Amino acid sequence: MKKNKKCLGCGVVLQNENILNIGYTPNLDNPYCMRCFKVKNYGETNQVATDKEEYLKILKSINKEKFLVLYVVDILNIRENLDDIKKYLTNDIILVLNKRDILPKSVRDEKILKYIMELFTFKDYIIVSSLTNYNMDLLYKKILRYKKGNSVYLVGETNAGKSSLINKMINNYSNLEPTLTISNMPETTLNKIKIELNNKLTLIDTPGLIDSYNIIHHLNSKYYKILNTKQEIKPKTYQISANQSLLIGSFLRIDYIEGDRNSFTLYIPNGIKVKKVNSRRETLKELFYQEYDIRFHEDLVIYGLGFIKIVISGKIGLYLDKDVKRFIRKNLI
Ligand SMILES: Nc1nc2c(ncn2[C@@H]2O[C@H](COP(=O)(O)OP(=O)(O)OP(=O)(O)O)[C@@H](O)[C@H]2O)c(=O)[nH]1
Ligand SMILES: [Mg+2]
Repeated sequence: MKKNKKCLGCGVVLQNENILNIGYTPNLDNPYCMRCFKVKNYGETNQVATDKEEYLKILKSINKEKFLVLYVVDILNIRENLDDIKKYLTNDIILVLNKRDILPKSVRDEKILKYIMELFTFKDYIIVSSLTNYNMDLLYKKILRYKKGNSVYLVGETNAGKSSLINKMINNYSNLEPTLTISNMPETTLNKIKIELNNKLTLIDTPGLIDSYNIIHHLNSKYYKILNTKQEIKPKTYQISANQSLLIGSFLRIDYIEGDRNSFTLYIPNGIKVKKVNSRRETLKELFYQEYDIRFHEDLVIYGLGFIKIVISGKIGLYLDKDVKRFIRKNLI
């Protein structure tokens, strides 16, 4: 048996011995494991569980090597504390806010960048879309400007779009075929994968961090596609009075308990249904409940889903799985 040949799609070591274990392929001459083959050819999602220890080990090795890092973040799901990554990495880091295409065109990049730069400190910042190729040339230039040696690592949460970005750069700046596996299920990439783009640059893909507080880990797999939307979000605005509620999908309820007539604008994937009802309705009240005071011009962020822009102050009650992260921030948009 050929030892340690790796799958070109996810980086797992290929094996032809146990169909139930990761890395299985019936024939070791195949370039991809069976899971990647199925994702690529049939769009099947076959999730495997990876552990956080593995991820931390990878970060440690990146920290030792000192190469430039691209921290890839889904622009709809910006964490409360992006600086946390610096607990693990002392490398120079460019913050790459990916998936620009899903935010409305009317939103100005400068506004988001200014907001982010006031809160977090990185070597540089950029907003891109690997889907539409937006700002990829500028990203490439920044990488060449800041790189230390030829290698550059891409890190970030699962589904942020690291492998998609690398595939796009392969298309744009090399003669290679884009081979990395991309999917809307969490935990697609399973190992470091080196892609030598050209004689100036080698990009290294990594498995994504699993943040168990992201809502995607608490919903049925039918939501994978909906949450990893490819459509520009059409913000939904509701004029809300006290004692009115919003039912969002079958997993979130927001009661407007106290305050003057208010405006809630939802920036969440278009595929999620929203309904305004009277708070007397009992629907979804079995979920974990918590109240929050909202001040003037704040967002309620439901991590992994998106955010709700609220205009004036008021008290809200939230029904949502208690393990889904939620936080309040000043309006992003
Ligand atoms: N709308 C939009 N979707 C994107 C973009 N980039 C990636 N995606 C989607 O996001 C999902 C995850 O993409 P991947 O490239 O597999 O993400 P990853 O960060 O490599 O994920 P892991 O390997 O699990 O860590 C897929 O459904 C992609 O199609 C983008 O620029 N815009
Ligand atoms: Mg990946």
